[in-house]
Amino acid sequence: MKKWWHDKVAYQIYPKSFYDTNGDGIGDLKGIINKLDYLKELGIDIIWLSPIYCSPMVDQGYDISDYYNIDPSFGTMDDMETLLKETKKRNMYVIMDLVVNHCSDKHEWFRKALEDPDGEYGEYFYIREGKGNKPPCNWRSYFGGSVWERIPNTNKYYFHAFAKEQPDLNWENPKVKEEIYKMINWWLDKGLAGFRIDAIINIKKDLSFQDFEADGDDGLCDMSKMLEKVIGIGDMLKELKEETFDKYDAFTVGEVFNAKEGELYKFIGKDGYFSSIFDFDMEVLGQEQSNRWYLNKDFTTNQLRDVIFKSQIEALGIGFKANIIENHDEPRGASRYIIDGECNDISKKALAIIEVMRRGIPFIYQGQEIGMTNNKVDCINKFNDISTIENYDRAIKEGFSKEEALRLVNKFSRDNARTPFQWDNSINAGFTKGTPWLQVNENYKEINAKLQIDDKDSVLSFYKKLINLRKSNEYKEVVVYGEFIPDLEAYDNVIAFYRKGANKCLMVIINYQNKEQIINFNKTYKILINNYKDLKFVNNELMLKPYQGIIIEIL
Ligand code: ISL
Ligand code: CA
Repeated sequence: MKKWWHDKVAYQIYPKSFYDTNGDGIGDLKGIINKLDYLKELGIDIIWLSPIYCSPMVDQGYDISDYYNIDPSFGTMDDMETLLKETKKRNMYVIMDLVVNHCSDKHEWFRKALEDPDGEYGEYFYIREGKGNKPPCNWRSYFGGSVWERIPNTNKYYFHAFAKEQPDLNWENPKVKEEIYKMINWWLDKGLAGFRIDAIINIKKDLSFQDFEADGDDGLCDMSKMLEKVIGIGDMLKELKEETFDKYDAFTVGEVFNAKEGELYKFIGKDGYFSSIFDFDMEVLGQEQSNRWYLNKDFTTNQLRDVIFKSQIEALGIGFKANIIENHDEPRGASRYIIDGECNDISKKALAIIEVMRRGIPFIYQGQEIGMTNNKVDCINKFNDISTIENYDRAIKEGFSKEEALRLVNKFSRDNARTPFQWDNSINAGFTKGTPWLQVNENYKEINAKLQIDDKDSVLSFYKKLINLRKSNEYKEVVVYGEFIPDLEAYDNVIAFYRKGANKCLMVIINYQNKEQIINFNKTYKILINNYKDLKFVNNELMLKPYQGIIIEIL
């Protein structure tokens, strides 16, 4: 059955870094409203806002102290209502980040829990007695250290999967669930189109809290061990959707890393828990353990191709994944998926083809459309992100030199994607008239939106072309619903596949390397999109230039 969101294109805004209108160095809701026409022009339908709720910002808003209010640094509820009105006018939709695995330690529920751990609000969290002088178990939080934090003057500990300022909410407590459902419906009643759902796979814990074998010098173990084993998340997610999203035909995208093999249909199938889940297979390529970047391994283009194909095929006949090449937790796609020294407008356009032409819902992350790249930071103190600093310290504890640790965090830091949006070549890239909260990438004079808007050969214009193709009357059906069929796998470093629809068949061929590649080819075709001016085709041979990417219609 067709759904309203199937043919949409989504865009993630990281509000703090998008556009600042009052000179405090922090992007705001008015800034987003100001740039809606830019997004509309790009072809965006759905905007996902990273958290803008009240927050002490220990984890940039992913620590919420009040779910019903807007953090003053972003604006007011009036601004939010204006944003909803202005998007509606433009036939656009807004989804917000739903962060309900945990809240902030400044949330009133948690403050009350600390006052009386054995009382009603203690039950809103996971509070357990320590084992002698030690925490209840040896699981490692995603941001390092134990998942348990001792409550002062007691032998009790509370559980936090992320930072200690982000206590996990107790989803086994019906009152907590009721509060969460009420809050979700309150926002949906306001006119939100849905949610991106944060870290949702973590809500189900194995309550036996047993130790696992340590996998690091810290004596702790990755939480994925528990998540792989624990059962029962399905019931929680089903109830969540029935009590909320279903009633509104909302669009929901789950941040799900650990869906078990063969269980995708439970998440995004016809009666799935969510409309969609992110495809993180490219992102976790080479990753040994969650949030321990210094252990990450390099990967080849063939490996990259293989994970893309595998993930695409997995979703066929089941549902639609949300396709990304970067987000606010990842390095810039152009820096991660293009070899250093080969990153240019051509190769960025090749990557853009992968973003938009996979089957699923494209989620473009702010700045991706102009080819923003990783930032270079020369000193650990210049990073802001909690996880970056944590990774650096841990890498050093585990024996890396300071230089090596800095090199590695530069490569993977979440701050790479969080530097301010580069609007133009004026001071601070036109992001703010004040002092930006995070250093602007120094390449803003070469990479900015203003330079690209009127340049028909820019990365930005190329994204527009791709989105136009997806939305055109002629090719919409095949780009949105067409099957995904891999091809040319015998060629190294070539990423090629068909999108086969009811009446049309498109083919994507990308020579994803820095040298020419000849491909035997005996089909009649029409070129729809090409990141070079021409395409050499002689005697049944396609001669693809370095990083040449084409979309052709097979006739
Ligand atoms: O990779 C992971 C699990 O395999 C973890 O990294 C985790 O699921 C992921 O980092 C969750 O990210 C989200 O929740 C965090 C927040 O810091 C991130 O920005 C957000 O995207 C805590 O709310
Ligand atoms: Ca501001």
